[in-house]
This record gives sequence, C-alpha cells and structure tokens, in this order.
Amino acid sequence: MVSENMEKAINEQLNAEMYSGYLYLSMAAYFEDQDYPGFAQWMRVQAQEELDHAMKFYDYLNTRGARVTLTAIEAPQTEWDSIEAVFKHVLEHEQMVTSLINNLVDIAIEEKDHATNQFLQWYVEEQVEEEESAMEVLGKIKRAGGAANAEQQTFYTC
Ligand code: OFO
Repeated sequence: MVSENMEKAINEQLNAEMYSGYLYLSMAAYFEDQDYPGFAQWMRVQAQEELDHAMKFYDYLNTRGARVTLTAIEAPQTEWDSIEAVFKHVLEHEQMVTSLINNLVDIAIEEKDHATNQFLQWYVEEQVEEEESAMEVLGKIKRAGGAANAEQQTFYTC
C-alpha cells in the first residue's frame, strides 16, 4: 500500500502526464495546420507516450490498492510564434516534468516507500531521454536555418 500523501501526489502526476499528452497533441495540431507533417507526427508519437506514462501511474495505483482519482486537464496552448518556439516549449516542459518526478522521489524517500521509489526510477531515466531528444531536435532546428530544412533534416534524413 501507499500513503494517502503518496496516493495524492501520484494522482497529481497522472494528471500532469495527461496534460503533457494534451499539450503535445496541441502541438501536433499546430504543425498539421502549418503543413509540417513530419513535426506533427513526432508530436503525435510524444502525445501517445505521455498517455502511456499516465497509464503506468494508473496501473501502479491500482496494483498498490490505492484509488485513482481523475481531475480536470488544463487546456493547452494552441499557438506558437515559430517551430523553434514549440521545441523550446517542449524542452522547458520536460525540464519541469523532471522536477515533478524528482519531487515524487523525494516523497518516496522521506516516507521510506522503497517500492514506489523503485517504480519511479523508470521515470527518472525516461526524463533523461526526453530532455535529450528535445535538445537534439532543437539543436537541429537551430543549425538547419529555415523551417522546411529543419523538418527535412530532422525527420527525413535517416
Ligand atoms: Fe514527457 O515524460 Fe511524461 O511527462
């Protein structure tokens, strides 16, 4: 079992993961509208991954006999000034999520909840990868010079 405090914190994180999915789907829709199918597909895949992250928390709470409580998902931003601005937003968002995951780990350590701490380590590693991939795309965009080139070099060169 997990403490009430931990149950509440994980439910909040479940909501944050759903929001991440919603935000990336909004970014996908922005790119569809701007006619950048490669970027739109990248965002769509990220959105699905975030839903998977949320469901891992959902399953974990159920496994531990805790209660999943769903709450309202905040409306995401829908417009950005440029492609670079979108990916800067992705990086900043992932850095913020990393700090949320770190806070959860802090609670698990404080409560000597070793099982939850171990479960959370998957997210700790995942955040390293998520920040890295956002930085990688951002770097390519900066070097590409122009949105069409950026999309070409980022998604169609392998
Ligand atoms: Fe983007 O990793 Fe979950 O939120």
